[in-house]
Amino acid sequence: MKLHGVAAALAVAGSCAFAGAAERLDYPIKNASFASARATGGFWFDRLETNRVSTLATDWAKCAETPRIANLTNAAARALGTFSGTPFDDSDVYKVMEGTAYVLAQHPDEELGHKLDWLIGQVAKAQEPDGYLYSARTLGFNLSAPDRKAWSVAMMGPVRWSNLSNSHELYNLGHMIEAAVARFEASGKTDFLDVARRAADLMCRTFGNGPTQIKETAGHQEVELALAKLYRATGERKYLDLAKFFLDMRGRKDLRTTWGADRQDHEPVVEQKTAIGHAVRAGYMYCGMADVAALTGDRSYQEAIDRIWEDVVGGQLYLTGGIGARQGFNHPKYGQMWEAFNGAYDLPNDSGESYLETCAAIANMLWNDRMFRAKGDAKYIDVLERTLYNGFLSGISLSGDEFFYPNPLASKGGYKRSKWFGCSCCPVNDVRFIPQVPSMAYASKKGVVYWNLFVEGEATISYNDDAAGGFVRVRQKTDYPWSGRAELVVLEPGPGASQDWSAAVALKVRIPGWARGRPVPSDLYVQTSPSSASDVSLSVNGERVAAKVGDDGYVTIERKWKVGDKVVLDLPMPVKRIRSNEKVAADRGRLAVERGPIVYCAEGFDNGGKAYGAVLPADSTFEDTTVSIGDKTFPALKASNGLVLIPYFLWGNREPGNELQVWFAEKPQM
Ligand code: FUB
Ligand code: ZN
Repeated sequence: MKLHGVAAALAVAGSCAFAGAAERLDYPIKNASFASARATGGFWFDRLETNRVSTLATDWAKCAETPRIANLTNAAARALGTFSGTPFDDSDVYKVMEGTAYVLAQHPDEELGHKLDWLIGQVAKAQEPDGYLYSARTLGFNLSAPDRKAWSVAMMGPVRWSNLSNSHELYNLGHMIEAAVARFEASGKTDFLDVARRAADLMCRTFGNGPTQIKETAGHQEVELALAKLYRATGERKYLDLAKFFLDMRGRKDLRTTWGADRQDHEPVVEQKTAIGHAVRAGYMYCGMADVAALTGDRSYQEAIDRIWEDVVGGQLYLTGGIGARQGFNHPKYGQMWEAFNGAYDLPNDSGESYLETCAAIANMLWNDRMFRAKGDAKYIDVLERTLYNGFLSGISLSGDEFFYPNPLASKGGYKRSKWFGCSCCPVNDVRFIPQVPSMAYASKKGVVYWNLFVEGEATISYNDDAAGGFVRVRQKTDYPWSGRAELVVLEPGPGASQDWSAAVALKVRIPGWARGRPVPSDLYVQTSPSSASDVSLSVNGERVAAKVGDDGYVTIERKWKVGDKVVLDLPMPVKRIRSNEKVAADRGRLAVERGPIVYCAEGFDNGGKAYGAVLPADSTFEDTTVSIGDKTFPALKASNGLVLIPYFLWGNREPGNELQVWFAEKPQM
């Protein structure tokens, strides 16, 4: 196999792809590369720096201490009997490795680079000669030892690939493959990719329709989207075929004993109509389906996820963008569910009653990013952005070293972020997601550039087929999410272009749903006094452009662009009250408060210890104020009844465990 796409090309394209990639099917739209897109100031620069300096260091330290990394180094040394923890702990290390690869691409660091090189070497040695990689089994994890908790034991069966409904063998490999592809894309190095290929080759030999192959699927989806990435990185079609095989095995009662709706295994995936079961599994599966649809052109996959997406935004999406309402419950038709969706309009808010795992928020964003790349509609970015600034960011403390697993919208007190968890999937997911944010700010297809997120920084965007060249470098300045003004300047053409460069490119400027009276792309939440796109202003080089929003949610500016051209977007950001659909019992008779993309909340700290049950009459007015958290100052609101509101994602940073409220009763509750 011939690999191409090396470091020089990465600087602009950022994604290594196999020879001939241009002719293959894929998403029609691609994001800017993570290697070229940087946050250079403002909100996201701070968050990326906190991620790099604090979250990444915390995750590495915790993976060493717990001892997740030692499981892999012990497996490398074949030190039998030394496994400690839960078999899926390897996946946490892989997620940190993926995050490290992104961070290194944006911020070279020799010491961190050596650490990653060393750990890749250990993982390579931990891999068994035929490609198998699951440190618990290699170390002879004793399933019958009395100190093994039942749930931990269940994460693997007595022999390879058994008890697959719970085993995380395929899930771990999925995260390993994602890390390996990130390493390859970030550096052009194939060391980790070789490990991923050996593991994937073993999976290809083991699973499939052949007479001696296992006709099963993964208990925890993730490997499907990872195999799609591996296909893109290597050009090996068999990896894509295996991703599709795993998806097509789901719900096939005629071929296997299925595991039910908690595992999205109750029906063939193309027949599923609603989001059901474990929310992280579901979200990763929808990503895998989107990838397979894009890479094969199979419309039945896209049609299925279109239906499921409508179901989620129509009734299963929290105002914060969170998904997966309940921790554990008995579904009347499908039985026991965990960390799961519970059907339309069941959206409890209280801590203890609601769930909203941070990983589910991440899966929701990854899915919406793919839906956007498939269709080019801004409504998917609206959902992504809502999740990003609210239900996802709440999962990480401002200091970057404490984490929420569930992200409730109300608390009577006592709910706090933690330094780490026994099952620590969320902190390590944060660390790999945040460095990808600048690359999601822009996307492109031939002749079109999408300006999706308002992130201060720079990026190189391809507006042509990569093979044909055609790149442009842009700089963005903005105070978003605190103000709705953003400027985009054309800095220079990509490498090789002449000084008098100009190019006819359509720039699509996203006008967020919250600025057009449509906070979500459904009737689940409405603004009590809707904003209007007619208040949005847009100019190019000081000349006003008609901000006519197309059906796709963008204003399209078509012109011949030149170096120095400046586009200025101004989105008015008044405070808005939000009402939920009457069918949501938990929010009935209540209103929430938003400004721009930010959901506000009250917490006890600013309100004499009381926030749960706080009342905010419908005719409340709001004054601007600020709150200080550590050495930082943030915008806040003071309502006419004296209630102080802060951005939801900031709650719990000053007084952990105080009261919280997002949906406010309009009148005191009896
Ligand atoms: O099973 C691995 C991870 O642990 C899941 O994605 C999370 O929901 C948590 O259960
Ligand atoms: Zn998690």
